Amino acid sequence: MLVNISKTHILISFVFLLILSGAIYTYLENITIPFSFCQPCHENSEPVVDEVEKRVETKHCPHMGVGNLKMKAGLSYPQPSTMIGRTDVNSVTNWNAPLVWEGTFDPVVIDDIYRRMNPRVAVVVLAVGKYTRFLKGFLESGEKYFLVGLRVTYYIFTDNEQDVPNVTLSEGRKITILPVPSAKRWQDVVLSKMKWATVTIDKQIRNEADYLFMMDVDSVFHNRFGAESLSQMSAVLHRGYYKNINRDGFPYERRPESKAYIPAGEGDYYYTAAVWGGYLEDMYRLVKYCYEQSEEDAKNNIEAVWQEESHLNKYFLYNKPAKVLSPEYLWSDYDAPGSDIKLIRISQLVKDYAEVRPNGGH
Ligand code: UD2
Repeated sequence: MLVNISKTHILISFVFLLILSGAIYTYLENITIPFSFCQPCHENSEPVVDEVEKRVETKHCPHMGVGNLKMKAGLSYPQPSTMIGRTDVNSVTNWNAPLVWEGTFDPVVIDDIYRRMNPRVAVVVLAVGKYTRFLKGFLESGEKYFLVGLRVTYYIFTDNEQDVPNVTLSEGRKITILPVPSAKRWQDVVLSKMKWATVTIDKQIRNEADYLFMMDVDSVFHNRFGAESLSQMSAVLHRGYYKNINRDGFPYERRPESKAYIPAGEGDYYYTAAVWGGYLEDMYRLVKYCYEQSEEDAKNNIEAVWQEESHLNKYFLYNKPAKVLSPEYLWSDYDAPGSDIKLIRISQLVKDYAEVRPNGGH
């Protein structure tokens, strides 16, 4: 009798434990992850390349990777097709990364996936000298279109704190102002962006963000710039060169004396430095790389032809971005878009270079 009671107890306990673990599993599967825990994933990864032979080896972050693209059951959206899609443009690179255009993703699906992930996104912008005048348009339009529904902190580096406008931000979004010194040359401002970003990621941003975007302030958002732009490393095709069929026509740094040197006959695309983003730690390495490479150049009395943009292009040639964003992700009011640009998500403003820059000129 005693033996029988024990067996029954064991059986009941086993069934109970089975149900309990099932319930815990289901709960964990469905909760929204409030923070990403990506930093530890990168702790032991290699520092950025400074030699072209080396490659960046970043460990895959399990919280934001493909395995974590969870979508809620019952979401309503048109069935995706394997046969119908954009045919007027290429939507995949030759290293098999997505090349993102309007019509290559469904915002309903993307938003559900990323809002559940709930990442914290840092945006670094410089507004030095007269460039504070662009902050209002940038921030107000950003609140309408940039990663709506996600947590965003705009880190504004400025030498003129009192000129930072008071803009109403949505829930979960904020502005952090960081003082930087004024500069005499615009070239020094654009290069110092890399220095201030490196220092501030180390001191502060690392604890506050999962993704980081570097952006130029003299631009206005016009349409959705959503979570489809997020990846480990996303680079934007420069609107001026994306139709080039001869890579030797890209304005890469061609002087071997510069650290940004790319030899003739090499190159994939020409990327803009006005918008780029990715996982915080990957961005940290790249920002630091641009900073250190330009410092090396300075020691050798050379400045890359397009400053940080030249170093960025060298890096992306040998360390391919995980996503390439079409020029929809940075157009310019200087140019009329062709029929391949179905919508402009953000556009650089026309400006009087001579008037707005401390040392004038282009
Ligand atoms: C191009 C690139 C830019 C950068 C620059 C460097 C595009 C669309 N833009 O922009 O990313 O590579 O060339 O050669 O490809 N800034 C200030 N104060 C200044 C000067 C600059 O705050 O006095 C900041 C500001 O955030 C501005 C950014 O630096 O948006 C870039 O400077 P720019 O807009 O004068 O450079 P631009 O238009 O030639």
